[in-house]
Parts: sequence; structure tokens; C-alpha cells
Amino acid sequence: MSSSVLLKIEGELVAGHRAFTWEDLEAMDERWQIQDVSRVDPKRSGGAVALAGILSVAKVDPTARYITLHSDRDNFHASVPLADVVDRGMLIYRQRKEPLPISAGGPIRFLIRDFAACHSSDIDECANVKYVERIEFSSEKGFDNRPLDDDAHEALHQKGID
Ligand SMILES: Nc1nc2c(c(=O)[nH]1)N[C@H]1C(S)=C(S)[C@@H](COP(=O)(O)O)O[C@H]1N2
Ligand SMILES: [Mo]
Repeated sequence: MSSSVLLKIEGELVAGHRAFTWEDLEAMDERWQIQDVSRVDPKRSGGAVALAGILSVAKVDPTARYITLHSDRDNFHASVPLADVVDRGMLIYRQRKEPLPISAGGPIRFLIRDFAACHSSDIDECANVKYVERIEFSSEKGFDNRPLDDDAHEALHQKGID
């Protein structure tokens, strides 16, 4: 198992822990661990940590209003109001005792409980960003290149990266 950094936390509003290895996520307090994400979304499997746990360990300032999830791997980014996901967001990071595979959106995939249909709201399925490498906290909305309509969504799926 590697101890390389899987997740970076960015932004001026972050005062605490800014770099997480797989071991850091696994070592997070039991109260932040979600053992079985299939109960949240039957399409998903594995274990996650609650976004609220990351906020706590990273000591994110309460004035943060937006969270931006960055996948540099395939240049996909989503920025949503933090208040809407603070209690519903989680980071899937393991399957049994192993890191989440790329094929499942790993090593880290964001998942929102009760997400809306694609581009029907800010908190939609498209915001379940795969291959999350960086999470940014800010007072203003960050970069977001989610598909805005059915055509753009179809084009993204045709690219074969979704
Ligand atoms: N990194 C990354 N995350 C992504 C996407 C993507 O293209 N790249 N597509 C999004 C969209 S538009 C949707 S609807 C869901 C689809 O998730 P699924 O392929 O696991 O069903 O992933 C979201 N997360
Ligand atoms: Mo989507």
C-alpha cells in the first residue's frame, strides 16, 4: 500500500491538515467513517469518509461558502455551495481493505447523498466527481465545467471518459 498523498486540500480558508494519504483517511475517527456506501447509492460500493470529517481535520474556516472538487486527471471540475453538501458529501476511498480502483472513480470519488438528476440542480449526479485529487474551499464559486445541458452531457459520455 502506498503512502503517497492522494488528496490535497487547498484555499486560504484552510488552517489544518492539507494532504491526505490513504492511511490518513483510513485512520480518521470512526465517527467519520461510512462503512458501506451501497446503502447511500446502490450503484456504489466500498467505504468512505464524511466530508464533515475532512472539514474538521483540515480546519476549514466557517466563512467558506464553496467547495470545488478537482480532477486534473481528466480535467473535470465541480463547484457547489458548501452548505448543500456539508452533511451529504462523502469521499469513497476504499473497497474492502484496498484503495478504490480507477475503474470505480478512484483513488478518491466524491458522492453526495440524495443527488439530483444531471443538470437539474447544482447538487446533481454530475457533481459526484471521480478521481478527485484536490478539494478547494473558497468564499466565491470556483471553476466548474460540468455539462450544462443534454447535448453537452451526451458529448461528455461519448468521449468515453465518463
Ligand atoms: N472526473 C470525472 N468525474 C465525473 C465525470 C467525468 O467525466 N469525470 N462525469 C460526471 C457525470 S456527468 C456523471 S452523470 C457521473 C456519472 O457517474 P458514473 O459514470 O459512475 O455513473 O460522474 C460524474 N463525475
Ligand atoms: Mo451527469
